[in-house]
Amino acid sequence: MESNISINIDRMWSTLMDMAKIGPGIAGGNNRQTLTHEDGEARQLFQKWCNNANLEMNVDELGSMFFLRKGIDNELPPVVIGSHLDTQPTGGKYDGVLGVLAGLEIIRTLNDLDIKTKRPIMIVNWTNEEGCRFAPALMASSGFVGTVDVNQILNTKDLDGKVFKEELAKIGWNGKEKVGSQKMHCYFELHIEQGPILEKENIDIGVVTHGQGLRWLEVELIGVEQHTGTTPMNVRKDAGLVMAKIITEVNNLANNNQPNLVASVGHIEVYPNSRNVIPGKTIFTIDFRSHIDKKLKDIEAKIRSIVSKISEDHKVKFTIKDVANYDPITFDKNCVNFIRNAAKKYNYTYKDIVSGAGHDACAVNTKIPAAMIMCPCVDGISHNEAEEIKKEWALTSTNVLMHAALEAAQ
Ligand code: HGY
Ligand code: MN
Ligand code: MN
Repeated sequence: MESNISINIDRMWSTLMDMAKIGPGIAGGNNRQTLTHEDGEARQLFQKWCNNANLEMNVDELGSMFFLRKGIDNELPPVVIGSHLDTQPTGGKYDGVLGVLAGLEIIRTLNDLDIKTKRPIMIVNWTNEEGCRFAPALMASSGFVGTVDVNQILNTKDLDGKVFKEELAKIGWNGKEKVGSQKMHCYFELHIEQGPILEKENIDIGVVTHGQGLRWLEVELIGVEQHTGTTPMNVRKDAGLVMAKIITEVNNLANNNQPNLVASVGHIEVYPNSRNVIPGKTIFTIDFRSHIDKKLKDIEAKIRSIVSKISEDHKVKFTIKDVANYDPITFDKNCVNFIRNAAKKYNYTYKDIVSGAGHDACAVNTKIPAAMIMCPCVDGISHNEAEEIKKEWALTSTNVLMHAALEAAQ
């Protein structure tokens, strides 16, 4: 590629803003959780745009959407660009969406310039990256590479007891293609950093070399429901108190084992959740992450002993379920170099970075050579409706994504 071609950022930006209208949140962001009616609407809009760009669609049994742009030699597996359109309940306009619509803008640009590539190019919308409605995160991309069982996924229930496969059929995206059958030569994903580093250091491009490992341990505590007014303190089996103590101890553990470790509890259920009943049951998920495998394993053992010690001290029964278990990953060196070369070609500033968040690329990389590009986001805010990026950042990162994909496709 002799000239530095550029995407059409105004077209891309208005496409991003059109998608942001679907599943609006209450504070300017999005609540477009997976397999909801709003997710279905977003999928239809994306399909329309891809049809207009002359792409061929395939949908697999988990609803992941694959759009193919033919190359000169269509026997060759495609270069793939993907991410996700589903959001957190208090999600932003760019988490996942930027990567999917950057892929669409690249296709539109190649069509405008009538650029032919040796390999076909494919863009992907993975079902349920977030894992907030149906756990685990990176769900369909993990099903695709076989690290999470497809049948287990199809039968997963959300907090209201709704079943994945029924919700998928309800929005009409239960595809026929066998999960994992899609051929891929390599995979690139553009994603906002969701952290403060790139913006603070005024760097255009994050060249992602590694991804943190993440664990979700779901803890269920069984105490005894009793009257909050009449039950003496020394006989209470208070599942709410034990949960609170565990959350505090997990936080202390993370703070005492810095650097390279984070932990929080974001999902909490209290039963019967009545003001004057001592909680008889609590369910909560401990999310902890590190890019150092040994550290993850050590911390998991320590968390398990915190749960058992505090539960036993208060005569409360406990169970621990492994809900998500992703090891730290190292992205493919060749793909990472395509990204570095592209950033150099455009004279953008860039730096190597480790991804703090999990991404579909982390799942895909276990089977197919993959790499990621990150762009800054304002104040590093994400999983918050205030998530924001500058238009310039979408331009630079999508140009790098385009050049990396083109280099891999020639
Ligand atoms: O949890 C994650 O890291 C991703 O945002 N789903
Ligand atoms: Mn994401
Ligand atoms: Mn996310």
